[in-house]
Amino acid sequence: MPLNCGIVGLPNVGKSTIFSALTSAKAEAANYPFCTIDPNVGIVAVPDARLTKLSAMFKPKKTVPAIVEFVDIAGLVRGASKGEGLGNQFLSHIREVGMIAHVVRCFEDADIIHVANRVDPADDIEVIHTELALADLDTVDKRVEKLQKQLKVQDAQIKKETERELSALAKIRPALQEGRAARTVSLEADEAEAVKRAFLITMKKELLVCNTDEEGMKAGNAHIEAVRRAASAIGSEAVVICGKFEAELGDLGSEEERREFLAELGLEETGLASLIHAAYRLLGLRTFFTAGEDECRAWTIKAGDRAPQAAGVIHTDFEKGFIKAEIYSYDDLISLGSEKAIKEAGKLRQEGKEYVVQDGDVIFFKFNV
Ligand SMILES: Nc1nc2c(ncn2[C@@H]2O[C@H](COP(=O)(O)OP(=O)(O)OP(=O)(O)O)[C@@H](O)[C@H]2O)c(=O)[nH]1
Ligand SMILES: [Mg+2]
Repeated sequence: MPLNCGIVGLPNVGKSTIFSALTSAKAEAANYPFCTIDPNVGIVAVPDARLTKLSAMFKPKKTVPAIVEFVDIAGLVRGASKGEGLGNQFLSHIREVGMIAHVVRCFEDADIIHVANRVDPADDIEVIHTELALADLDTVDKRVEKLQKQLKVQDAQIKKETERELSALAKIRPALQEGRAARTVSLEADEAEAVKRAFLITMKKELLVCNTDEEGMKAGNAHIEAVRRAASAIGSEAVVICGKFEAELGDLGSEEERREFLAELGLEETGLASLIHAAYRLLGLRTFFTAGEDECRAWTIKAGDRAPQAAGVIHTDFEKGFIKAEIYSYDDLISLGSEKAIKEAGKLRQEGKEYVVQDGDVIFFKFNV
């Protein structure tokens, strides 16, 4: 399962513009609130200079980056959870995603309509947070009702699970009523596990994305600062992107031209790259590689995953039949120059089931089928 990320925010803040820039898919972007009705799903390669280097070294037939899926979701307005605007249509689209990228308008432009007629990031963020919390409150109430009915008919084991979930929901409900996210509520480990079944939106991690202009990219502005404060208040981070600029960048032909264009703004990576990298940080994701003459490939795991779980990302049979992993680090490969030199230097390690895979490991799995 790749990381997938839902793009939410008020109408007309530039979600589809950023989505198109990210995916180069043609999501409709128009100066028209609610132009996105069906969710658009786009697959984006995770930019990773290490994979490029591995590929240059192994000259494989195929190079396959890790991917992130982005889902462009229609704008939410105040009252969405009560059916305003496109109402609850957004719910089904957002429930499925692993993470939320919340786009906030941080550019001034009198030609682009703001739903509240003024650019005020703190207030905009609050509107979205309230709507998401209210949508979850609705889910919680429906879920509690259903679970209570089930309690009467279930066997002991399922009953225990149901009780755990109910106890989690009881703790979460008051927070949602105050407009706070479910993730801010402290739960026992077994409650946290049980409540996953409720698919609450505000349980997901949320990255704030400032959509600003070129001036804001260079020098920052008060809007961006406001978003940063809001991000730190929810224990997250804010990424600064210029949607319009990124879209133009995507239209540029060569890598060279793109780099020059970025350098003019004093940037090393595109907004796309910084967004994806921030998402990896927020979710505690790590990358390992498989490298050979057939294929060089980047894979995504969670921090703390052990070798068999990493093998399972490639194929479930690899996890079931896991024997051991032969591992060296990307950094060693670069400093020593070849796999042969790695072996000679004794840097190729044999690791077993307990090994915690590190970011940048290059792995060859041995398994039974
Ligand atoms: N000036 C300026 N305009 C922008 C920027 N980003 C987007 N826009 C414009 O804002 C308008 C709305 O952009 P969209 O990307 O369609 O907005 P959206 O958030 O997807 O809107 P909905 O799908 O209706 O919720 C378009 O006319 C864009 O060209 C920006 O960084 N600066
Ligand atoms: Mg849109």
